[in-house]
Amino acid sequence: MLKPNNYFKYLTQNEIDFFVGVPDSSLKNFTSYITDHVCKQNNIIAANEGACIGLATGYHLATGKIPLVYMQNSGLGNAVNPLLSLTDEKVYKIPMILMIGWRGEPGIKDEPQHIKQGEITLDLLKCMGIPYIILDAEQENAIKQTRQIIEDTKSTSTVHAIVVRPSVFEKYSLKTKISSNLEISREDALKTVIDSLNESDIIVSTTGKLSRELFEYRDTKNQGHEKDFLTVGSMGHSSAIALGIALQKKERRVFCLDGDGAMLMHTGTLANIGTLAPNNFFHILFNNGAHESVGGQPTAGFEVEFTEVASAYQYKSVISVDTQKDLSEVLSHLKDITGPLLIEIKVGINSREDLGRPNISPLDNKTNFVKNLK
Ligand SMILES: Cc1ncc(C[n+]2csc(CCOP(=O)(O)OP(=O)(O)O)c2C)c(N)n1
Repeated sequence: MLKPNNYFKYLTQNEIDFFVGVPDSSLKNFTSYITDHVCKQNNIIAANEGACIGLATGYHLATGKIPLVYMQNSGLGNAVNPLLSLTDEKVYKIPMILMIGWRGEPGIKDEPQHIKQGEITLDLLKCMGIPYIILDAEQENAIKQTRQIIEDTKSTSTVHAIVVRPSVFEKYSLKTKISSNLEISREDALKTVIDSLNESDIIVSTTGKLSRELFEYRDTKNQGHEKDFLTVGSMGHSSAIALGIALQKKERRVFCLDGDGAMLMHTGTLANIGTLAPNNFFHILFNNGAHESVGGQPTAGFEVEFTEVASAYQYKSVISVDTQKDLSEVLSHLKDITGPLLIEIKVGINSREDLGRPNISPLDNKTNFVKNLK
């Protein structure tokens, strides 16, 4: 396995010292090392992978140097447009190195949302004309491969990729902790929200651990899962899904349970929610200031004011709470409030190690959810 510090050292010795990305569990040992050892200006955790390509392009234009962009293969979809219409050699021909975490590699068991993307990751790169290597876990080979990729990227001035399997980097634990002394855990906040809802309410929950916690809580309470649409992939789009439902099912309250990383990823949807203004739309943001599900690397979640953003996007009501008491108080008034409403709950980072995963397939989830909607 590769030692994150050695690989990092090799890159920086070769003038790769600007990083931008969206965190990924396959890459977390390496990118956590970067987060701990590179200043925020030179390791930008971007809103989405398309923005990463933009940021890396700007860096290259300004310095002439080669940036490294890290992402999960899920995020390749977000990056396709700028990779084809900005950095491609038929357009501006911008060199950069993509480091792509490979979830869902064929033959290796993974979650349903990773299967298709995992199958086509290499073909997608080929189709886009992006040469790649699959990083070897043995240090000498990995350095040899990386040397070649850096040389080729520089000599051809085009995009190249390093595809990384989940087990390539040795364990490295992130030391940059999000400082907060928030009293509520997301799981407790989630339980409080669920317990306050009516029988007919609908939930669309975001990608990552929040949906897993929701799934487990329903099991614990011996409830079914038919009221919950678990957005297991498609990070950042649960608010759009919820909006699509809320506009058609005006008689049902729709709750989007969102994460700060996810909300930042596609914040533009808030403008549609605010201006279309369905009064049955309730947006609950669990803000832990981090991409907790993939290693806890920071988001800008605690540095921005989500409530002001939602107000500016024309939400009818916004409120931020950070105690159990205030959360319960707000939820007790929910029946008197019309949407669109944003409740931001500032929560700590303390999910359980033994958190399970949904044991029903996305297709079954959809079928039961649709039945319940009717
Ligand atoms: C497009 C895309 N990029 C990256 C990922 C990997 N990923 C899964 S969950 C997650 C973090 C989500 O962060 P947040 O919404 O703040 O929720 P938290 O993990 O903190 O609960 C990331 C980056 C993904 N699934 N899809």
